[in-house]
Amino acid sequence: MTELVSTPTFDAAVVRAEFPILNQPVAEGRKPLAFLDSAASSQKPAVVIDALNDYYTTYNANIHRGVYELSELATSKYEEARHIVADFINAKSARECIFVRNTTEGINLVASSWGRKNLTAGDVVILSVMEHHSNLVPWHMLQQEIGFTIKYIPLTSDLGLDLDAYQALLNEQSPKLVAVTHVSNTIGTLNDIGLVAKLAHEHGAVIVVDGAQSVPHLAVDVQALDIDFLAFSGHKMLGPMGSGVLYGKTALLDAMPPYMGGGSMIRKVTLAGTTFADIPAKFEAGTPSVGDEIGLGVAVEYLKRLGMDAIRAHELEMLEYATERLKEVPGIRLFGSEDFSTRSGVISFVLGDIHAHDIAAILDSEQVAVRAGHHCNQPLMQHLNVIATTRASFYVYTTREDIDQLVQGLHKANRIFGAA
Ligand code: C6P
Repeated sequence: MTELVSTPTFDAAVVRAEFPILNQPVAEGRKPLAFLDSAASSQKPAVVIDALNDYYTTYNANIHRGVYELSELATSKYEEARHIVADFINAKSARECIFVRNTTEGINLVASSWGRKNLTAGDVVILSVMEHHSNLVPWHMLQQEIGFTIKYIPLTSDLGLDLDAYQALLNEQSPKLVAVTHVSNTIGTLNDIGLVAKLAHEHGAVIVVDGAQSVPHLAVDVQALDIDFLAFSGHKMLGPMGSGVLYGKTALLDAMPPYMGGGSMIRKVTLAGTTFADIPAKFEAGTPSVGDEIGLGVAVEYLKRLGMDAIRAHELEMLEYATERLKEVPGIRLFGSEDFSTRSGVISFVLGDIHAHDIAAILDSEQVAVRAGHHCNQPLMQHLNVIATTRASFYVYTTREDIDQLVQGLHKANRIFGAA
């Protein structure tokens, strides 16, 4: 097991105090909320809620259109948020960051635009068995349309990507595209995405990275990792619902056709046809979620203040503690590697033959919020040979007390189902 170094400056209890939803009065007879479902969507700190409130109460206006003060202020704050996000992932230029609603939209944009332009029936695309449906279904839909072949990187017994099999696929198939998740939302595997990208490039393939579960939790540097496309969701990283980013290298984005047509993405429209704006506007048709993207910028500044390395260390500490405590629960089976250097703050488990939804309902009765089901990972469930798992996921506000409450709830589930 990897030795973990916790950061003395990181105090989750202090961080937690900055999240209004986690500080509501606790009704008599109830416990404080143990929110262990941040992989689905994170809670929001007061600074982000205040930024949304400030936008709607003081400078709400459409952007890139008005010549009046409110619109100019909204435009400059929106573009400032783009710079903040670009700096956060170390993009070469803010133009490489397209604002989208979420990871799903980012990946669909790449599939629809880059995919339709570049893939033909004889081509091969490589995905992996641990992909979220958001990084499977857009490619399946395009495959139905174009007829290319999809190959899947299998998993090792430790639930990592089988890199030998990946290397063999690259050698044998000469794929045009590799699309892989950085971190699994269900088993928490942290993939060596720098290596995956390097190998893809050595074989002339473009790499798309699903960053939904990595960008919120660890420092991601698109230049150091040499990623071609990276999609992530603002709502999983303390930002508002409806905010998100697709990063793409300038040369790739410049060569791609627009994804949607409409206002804001044009250079000139005549009755004879349309020419398109440069990036990023080319991919931002219509009125964007102005306040939400501004809120995302504020969330990123907040994460930077906490420090991404400190956040990662804290989550690994929670993972280590949770792993130890969960092992005390009779009948539990945990999924995921015990080499925590290859893990993120996500832990999935099954408990005897109790259905995951029953476990989640019992945990809810103890004010513990977890996710239960297939987690939009049906192929991974098939690989694990389970119908569903229960999943606890950690973030900046997770404390040991949350995990203790989870463990107590699981003992209760065992008692109710007569398992222990
Ligand atoms: N996973 C979970 O509970 P959206 O919905 O577009 O913001 O994110 C989609 C997505 C893509 N990739 C990964 C790895 C993800 O984890 C998610 C969202 C949530 O695990 C909801 S299913």
